[in-house]
Amino acid sequence: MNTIQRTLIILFLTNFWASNAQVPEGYDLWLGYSKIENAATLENYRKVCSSIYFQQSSEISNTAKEELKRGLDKMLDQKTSFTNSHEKATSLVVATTNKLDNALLKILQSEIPKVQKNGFLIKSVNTGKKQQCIITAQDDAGLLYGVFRFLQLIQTEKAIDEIAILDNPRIDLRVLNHWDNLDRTVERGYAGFSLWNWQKLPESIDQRYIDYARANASIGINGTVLTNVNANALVLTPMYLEKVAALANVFRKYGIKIYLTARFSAPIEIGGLSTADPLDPEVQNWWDNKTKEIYKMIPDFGGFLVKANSEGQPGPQNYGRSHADGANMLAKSLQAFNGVVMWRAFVYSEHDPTDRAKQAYLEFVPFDGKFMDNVLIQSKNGPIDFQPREPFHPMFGAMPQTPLMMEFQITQEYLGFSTHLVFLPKLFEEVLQSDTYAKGKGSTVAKVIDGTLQGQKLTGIAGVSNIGNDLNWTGHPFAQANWFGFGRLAWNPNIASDQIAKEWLQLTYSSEPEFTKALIPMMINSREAVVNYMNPLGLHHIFDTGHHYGPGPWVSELSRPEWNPTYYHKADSLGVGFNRTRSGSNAISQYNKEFQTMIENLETCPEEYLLWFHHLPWDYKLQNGQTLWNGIALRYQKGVDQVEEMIATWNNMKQYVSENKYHETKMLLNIQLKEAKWWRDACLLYFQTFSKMPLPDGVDQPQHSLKHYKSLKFPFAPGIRPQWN
Ligand code: BDP
Repeated sequence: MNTIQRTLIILFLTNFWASNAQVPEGYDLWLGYSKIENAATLENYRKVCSSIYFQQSSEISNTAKEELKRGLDKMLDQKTSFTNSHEKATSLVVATTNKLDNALLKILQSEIPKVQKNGFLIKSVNTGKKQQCIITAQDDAGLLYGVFRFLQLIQTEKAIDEIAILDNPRIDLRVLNHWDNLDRTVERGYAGFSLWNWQKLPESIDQRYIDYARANASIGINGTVLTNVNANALVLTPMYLEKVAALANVFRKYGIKIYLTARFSAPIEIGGLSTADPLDPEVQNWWDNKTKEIYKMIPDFGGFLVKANSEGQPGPQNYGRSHADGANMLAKSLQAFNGVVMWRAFVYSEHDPTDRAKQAYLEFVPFDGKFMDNVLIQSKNGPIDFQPREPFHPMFGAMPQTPLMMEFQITQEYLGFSTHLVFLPKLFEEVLQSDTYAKGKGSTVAKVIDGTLQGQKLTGIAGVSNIGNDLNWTGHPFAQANWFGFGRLAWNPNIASDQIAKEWLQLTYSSEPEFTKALIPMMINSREAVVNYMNPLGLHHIFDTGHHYGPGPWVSELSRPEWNPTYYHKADSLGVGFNRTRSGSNAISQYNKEFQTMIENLETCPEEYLLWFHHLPWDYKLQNGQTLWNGIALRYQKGVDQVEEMIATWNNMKQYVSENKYHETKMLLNIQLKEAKWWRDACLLYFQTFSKMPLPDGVDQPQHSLKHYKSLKFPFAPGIRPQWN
């Protein structure tokens, strides 16, 4: 079957079930709304929802009402009806605070002032006449989020008789970044093709757009960047803007704004100008007009995401200008419309011999305070590139006058594609809770990005989407948890990852305590497992080149030095690791003193960052007395063992999930095990050529020779653009 035939079949299937009531398993994500089985609980919920007053005032509140009805109909197995009078003694009232009657306002007077933008209050109150449950918010989006939370409480069978939940999002812009190309391929996408069917838009609205928006709204996501950061200027032409506007019309009802990636050279490519110099008035004028044109078609357009002067993308430096010049030019165009610029800090240059881990900081920190108010600087979580483990990016502790936006990668480019079960909220939590010491102890990354540390007004977080047109959206059924978890952390970056795992498992699979008790630890440990079998002890970027599928620590001949894994591990006969201390690249100097001191001192440097910051001899003694070589080998083995444990856990879960779901995950876990062994064997054989030491007891002998592993080629690995090959 060729690619075109395959595409046609996928597209056919996608449309086929959209017109059928019965959706494929996994399609409904965490919104399955299965019927409440416990009779007493069901009875109680039916009572609370027996008479609902829903005050509607906008498209978004219409959506909230529809969602409430849809969820309750299914879970309570009855037709939900609404009363149209507020006065009547209703059991459930859903209304924005300005529409609540005086009696309720009085009862809720201490809570209502605490409800903020997009936040909500769900509270059971006694009005004197009867017990009522109230869902209220300052704005309609808050109402929608409150409704979704209410439905989640019911789905997870929480007691709601005395409920009192006041929840405000901590971050304003909670955004997915799609790396989707106009030809529907997805850069680093492992779940099929792009959802956006550009050829059929604007006339044809796929049910998937609506279901995508529902899923996002249900976890509080309020923005989406439709296109790849390696941008194509064509999306800014009228033909495409019309299609974008059609999507915006769908998403608006769910409180979701659209953003586009702006190719910096667009004024030349589609505007006919001879330059894209940000200080040239003609260029500014071109962007001003383009922005006006966009807002005319999409009045609530969110703004631009820009990758500039990075990996070959054009940018202000092409004209001798700075990132601030480039970002501010676009910010000026967007200002009048309340649009924002999300300017990426993922930059490094092949012409700069400085340690790549230092380059973004050096390019951006001098411009702290020089960006306009509607610019956010979007930085990846670590200083290199979405590795299984990285220390936090030092910029988070060094730009007090700039809104810093976090960029996490939900798609598993470096974490096993969509065949490995890796629960990313554990990784995200580690980063968010890292201490930057920017204002002394407790200055966590979470506080930097939610604005509480430095008093930022504009706050944002982005997740590179793992969504495609696979029937279950994300390829691996458990990868849905990463989308869900990103949304939950975008709402509140301090939610514990095990809490997120529990919520997701209960909503998606089952609330059986035996099931969640076994699977929460499995999900939580899956993150450390992947670190162990891919990049233990601070090793990083030793992936095979281009597609990043599988190990390639031997790759050393690429033209750009910092694209070679050997640049990162620096293995030689003396030892392994990147010396980023004062005697090396001194990247540690970019961190605040406390972190620096902890890292520099080998006795206090956490072992998970050891080889990220230090080059150490193969016989260096780890804290447990093992040599470094043995420690590396045993960790690779441990990663494999952890996958075996995941399989053993899953084997016991058969009774809790459907036959199909059980088998799907089981097959994927077997691929994960095979690939974990591949990583272990290939990396250990390679590093052994330097250490010249035998594998310690407890480490399995490699299945093949190093030559074999080096010979493996994957020209059709998914998620890759030809130019990366
Ligand atoms: C790298 C990816 C590449 C992206 C780039 C980015 O391999 O496909 O374009 O990041 O974030 O990790 O711009």
